[in-house]
Amino acid sequence: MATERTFSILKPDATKRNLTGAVNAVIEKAGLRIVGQRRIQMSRAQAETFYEIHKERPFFGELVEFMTSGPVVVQVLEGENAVAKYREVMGATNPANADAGTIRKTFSESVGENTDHGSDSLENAKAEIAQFFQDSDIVG
Ligand code: 3AN
Repeated sequence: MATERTFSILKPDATKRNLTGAVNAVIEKAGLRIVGQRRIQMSRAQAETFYEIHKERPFFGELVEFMTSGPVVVQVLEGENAVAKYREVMGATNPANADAGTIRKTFSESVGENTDHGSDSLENAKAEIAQFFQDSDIVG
């Protein structure tokens, strides 16, 4: 297995409920290292670009509204098999279907407000990291 980097967002429902530390504890306990981290207010343009793949989905407007409704924490996570590992740690998109012990099962209240984002492929991880981080802001 190779050391990889993946992109993570702790979403507004996490920042609003003061859960960023609790979520980070789960991430670190799973063996993923937080090598880049910044708290930002996402602009509408940034959210629309980020979720462009979902543009035609019925929940797109709601998703952009939510992601810009409060601060988020953007992160770069590093570790063995980091992309798949973080997807496992997050759990299913709908928290009702997520396994026990996952971030979404533990913290999320709905499929729309599901606490965190994690890249679904290495290729997307690279593109998503590049949207929010400069190389010099990632310290491994
Ligand atoms: P994941 O975040 O697990 O990769 P995606 O890529 O299918 O899931 O969806 C991206 C985001 O869109 C989700 N994290 C969630 O916030 C939102 N979303 C997905 N499905 C729904 C839905 N049925 N209703 C509302 N929001 C949704």
